[in-house]
Amino acid sequence: MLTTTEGLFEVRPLARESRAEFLEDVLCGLARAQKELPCKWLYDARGSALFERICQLEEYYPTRVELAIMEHHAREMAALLGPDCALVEYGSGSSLKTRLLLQHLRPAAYVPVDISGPALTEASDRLARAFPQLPVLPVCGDFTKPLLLPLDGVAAGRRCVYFPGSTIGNFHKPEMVGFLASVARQCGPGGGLLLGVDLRKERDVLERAYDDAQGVTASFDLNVLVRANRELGADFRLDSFRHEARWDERQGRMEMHLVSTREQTVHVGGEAFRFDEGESIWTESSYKYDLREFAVLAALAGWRSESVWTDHRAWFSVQYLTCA
Ligand code: SAH
Ligand code: AVI
Repeated sequence: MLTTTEGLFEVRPLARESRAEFLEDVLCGLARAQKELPCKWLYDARGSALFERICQLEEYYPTRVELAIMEHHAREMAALLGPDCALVEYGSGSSLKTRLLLQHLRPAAYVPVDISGPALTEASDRLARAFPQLPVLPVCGDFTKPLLLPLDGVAAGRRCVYFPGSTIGNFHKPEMVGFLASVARQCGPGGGLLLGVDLRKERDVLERAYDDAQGVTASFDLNVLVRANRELGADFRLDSFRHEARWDERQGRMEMHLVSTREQTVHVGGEAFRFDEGESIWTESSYKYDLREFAVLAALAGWRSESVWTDHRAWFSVQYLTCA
């Protein structure tokens, strides 16, 4: 952990490796029959700021509903996690929901993990100021890869993972089971997992949530092209792509696509990629679960469902699981 004059933390940026990986993902993703980009590249400083604006939108129910569940049940959740745990949060973003937990929980350390360096630094600074007794140990990294967590010298009880926001829904199902299994190995027997999981609901509620009237989600989606132009010297014309949100009933997932509005060729890293009019780049999937299906998948990964809290419409769930 480094101390700077401007803030409490300086999170080492992923910089060079990250640019090479971004380039590789863009080159491979655009070469596919269905062009696609991993959704993690949506989050740079601007992407994180746009995501925070999405969270304030009337149409985007997940944040509002999850926060309400946390407000009602944070005390009970904290009791289940137990004092002195080492609390690791994946995709911590603004750490806003974490504050509700920390009002009732005194962990031995809090490790927020996020790929978006600026958002992570700002949130860690704010949290450390609000909870001065709490060791805050931020890690800027990709949670889909093996990460070294700074917990070696920390005298903690068991390890618990907090993964709110239904970011778990951004994994395809086999990858989700693989990810949960790796979290189980990291926590070990007796470890705890507090997870936000979005649930299936009517199509029009979902489509509005992922295609808001103000176009904030569209800007968030298009940000990956802004980023490719700036960081990789690509020549995407932003006015030649439009955001589209699609619900796939059979798969139970919302998809974000950037649709080419005309026939065009885009250049990146010395390669040319042709787009037909109407052809899309698939930029994100957001799976919506039914509670039984989710419990079965979590069990495959070694997690036993202990408690599930939902709102009165059963739109969203927060779940506490233990490592079997
Ligand atoms: N937990 C917050 C933010 C959710 S948005 C909430 O509930 O509101 C998803 C967060 O995960 C973003 O902050 C994004 O930067 C981060 N993220 C997305 N993919 C990631 C990855 N592969 N590794 C680490 N962080 C990632
Ligand atoms: C972070 N993740 C769970 C959000 C979601 O709902 O899938 C990201 C997002 N995409 C569009 N709006 C918000």
